[in-house]
Amino acid sequence: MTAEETASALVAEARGLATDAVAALTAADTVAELTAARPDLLGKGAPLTGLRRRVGSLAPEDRPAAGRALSEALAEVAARYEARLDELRAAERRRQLEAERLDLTELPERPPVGRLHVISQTQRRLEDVFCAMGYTVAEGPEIETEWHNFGALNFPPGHPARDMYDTLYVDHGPPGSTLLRTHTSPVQVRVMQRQSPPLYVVAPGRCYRQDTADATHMPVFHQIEGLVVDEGITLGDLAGAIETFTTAYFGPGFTSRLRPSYFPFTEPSAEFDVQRPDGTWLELGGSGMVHPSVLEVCGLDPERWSGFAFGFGIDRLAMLRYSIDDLRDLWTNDSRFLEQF
Ligand code: YSA
Repeated sequence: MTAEETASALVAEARGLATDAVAALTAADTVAELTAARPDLLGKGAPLTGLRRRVGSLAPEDRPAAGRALSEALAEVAARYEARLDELRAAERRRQLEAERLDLTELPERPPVGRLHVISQTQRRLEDVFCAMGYTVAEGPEIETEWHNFGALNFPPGHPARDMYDTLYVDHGPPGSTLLRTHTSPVQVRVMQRQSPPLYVVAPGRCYRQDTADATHMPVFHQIEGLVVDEGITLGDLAGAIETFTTAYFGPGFTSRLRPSYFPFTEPSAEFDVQRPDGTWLELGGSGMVHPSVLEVCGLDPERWSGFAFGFGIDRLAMLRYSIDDLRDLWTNDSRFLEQF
């Protein structure tokens, strides 16, 4: 403190330092910059705060006014500091909100929604058609006994008809006793064993054969089986049921026919074909009157009960309905292909 120090000089210096401090805090662009500058502007070591020490050196009568002026200068800097802090915080919050803003005016495209595979769609439609005709849906195991798949259906061991079915055997029990069912016909046996007639059932499901995959064959495919057992059922009822199904499933322009064939578990047996509106025929599946020895082995009296059965490939039906050229396309799981259906 020099002898010439006067209150007015101290107050002028305080104002100058306050002006510098306000300029410095105004120049801070971020909250971090401002808070880092605080010790130099308002801290104990700040030049403006340091002036306090010099008030005591003034003439006693000048001290109160000088002290007041200094306090006002400090209060002014502190107020401007808080105001700038609020301003910078608000600006930073605005920037953050802007960065995180969800623009609801530009919704992203609807996320893709899954759908049933075309085979499941076909199977459900078949079930609907048969349920509307008064049938119920039955199920059986995919891992079957040789007896249900062949024996009970009149295919004795070594019977040449077994060769039609390239069977996949399962390593369980005595060799050759367990297999992956080659058709849905064993469900006929299970239904007749566990339920009493009248029976009107369909049994859709997966089947397995050692077939090489090509445009019309897969080692895993689907069939639907139909079985009716009641009193007085005739071949005419079979033909009527096939025709009713054909019109219900394919539409009014379609019709059906039966052609003599052979299956060990039906007598007589018939292939059935569907005629398209353009006059062409398509072979759909096998059918026939349930063989009396099959009824008998399932515990039903063939003198009292008679019935018919039929079975066809669901995958081939889907090919026909949706104009699919190659069955293998159904298994590639290429969504661009599958979402057409
Ligand atoms: C016959 C008479 C009845 O009273 C009842 C059912 C039957 C059908 C018999 N159980 C059966 O499996 N006959 S079949 O060997 O000719 O197969 C029927 C249908 O299954 C075929 O017409 C075909 O559409 C389908 N199929 C067979 N092997 C297939 C296949 N589909 C795709 N891939 C394969 N590997």
